[in-house]
Amino acid sequence: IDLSTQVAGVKLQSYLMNASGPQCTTFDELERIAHSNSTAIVTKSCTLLPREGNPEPRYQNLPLGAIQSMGLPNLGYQAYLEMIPALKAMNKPVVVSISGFSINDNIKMVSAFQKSAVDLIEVNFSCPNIPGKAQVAYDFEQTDQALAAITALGDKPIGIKLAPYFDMSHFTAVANIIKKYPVKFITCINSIGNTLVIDPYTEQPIIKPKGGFGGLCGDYVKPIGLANVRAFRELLGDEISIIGVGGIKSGIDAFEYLLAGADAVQIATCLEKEGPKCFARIEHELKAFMAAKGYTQLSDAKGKLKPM
Ligand code: RRO
Repeated sequence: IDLSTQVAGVKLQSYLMNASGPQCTTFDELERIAHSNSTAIVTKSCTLLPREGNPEPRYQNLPLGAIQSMGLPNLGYQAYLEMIPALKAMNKPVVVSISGFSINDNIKMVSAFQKSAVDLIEVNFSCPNIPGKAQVAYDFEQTDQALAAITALGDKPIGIKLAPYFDMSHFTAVANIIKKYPVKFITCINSIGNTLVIDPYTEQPIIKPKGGFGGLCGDYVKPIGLANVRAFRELLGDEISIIGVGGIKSGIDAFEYLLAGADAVQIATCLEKEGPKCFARIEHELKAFMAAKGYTQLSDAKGKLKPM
C-alpha cells in the first residue's frame, strides 16, 4: 500500500504526521518525532519571545480525549530558526508553526522562516488559550488582513491552521477569503476553544487557566474535524492542500479523513497519550484497512465520500 502524498507541492512518504502542540517543543522532542513514522517534523507554535505558557494544571486527559489551556509555551522563534539545519539533516520535511500575537509578529516570523530551509510554514490563526486574545480565525476581517500580509513575503508555501467552524455561512466566508490569496494549504481543525469540564466532587474546573475554559481535543472533536475538511474540500476544490486534524487515533479514523478529502493528517492527542510510536501503529492499521478494501493508494479513496 502506497501512502505517499503531497502537501503544497512538498512530497511526503506517508499520510501521517504530528500536529503542532504535543511533544514538539524542544529539540529532543522533535528528534523523537523525526525517528518515528511521522512523515514530517512539525514544530510547536512559536511566538517572537520564549514563553512559559499558562499556570498548571493546564492539561487533563479525559475518557475520550483531553482539555487543555497550554498558553503557547515555546522556545521563541529564533530557537526554532536555529534548529532547522539540524532538523533538516534528519531527512524529513520540516513544518514550522508560527503564532504571533499581531500581524506584525507574524510578518516578522514568516519573513525569517522564508529565508530558512523549512519546507512549509503553518500560521496558526486559531490558538484559543491566550487570555484576552480573540482567535484570528473567528474574525474574518483580521483573517483577510493577516493573509494579505503574510502571503506576500516569499515563495515558500504558506498555510493556515484554522479553528473549527460550525455554520455553513462561516465555511463559505472563510473559503472566499482564502481564495483571494496564494494560500497553499489549510490545516483543520484546532481544538474546540473555550469548553469547560467540571469535577462535580471538588466542584471545580479541572484546569486552572481562564477559569477552567480550555480547548477540547481527541475523540470528541472528530466529527467536527471531518465536517471542516469536507466543507473546505468542496468549497476550495483540489488546488489547495488540506491537512486534517482532530481525533485521529486509529487507521480507520485516518481513512475517514481521507474520504472527507484530506491530503494528509496530523495527530495530537493520541501522540500525547501514546507517544511517537502511535505513527507506526496507525500507519499499519490504515494500510490493513485499505488493503481489505482493495485500495492500493490514497487517491483510490481521497475525497470519495459516497452519497447516501
Ligand atoms: O498552546 C496552546 O494553548 C494551544 C495552541 Br497555541 C493552539 O493553537 N491550540 C491549542 O489547543 N492550544
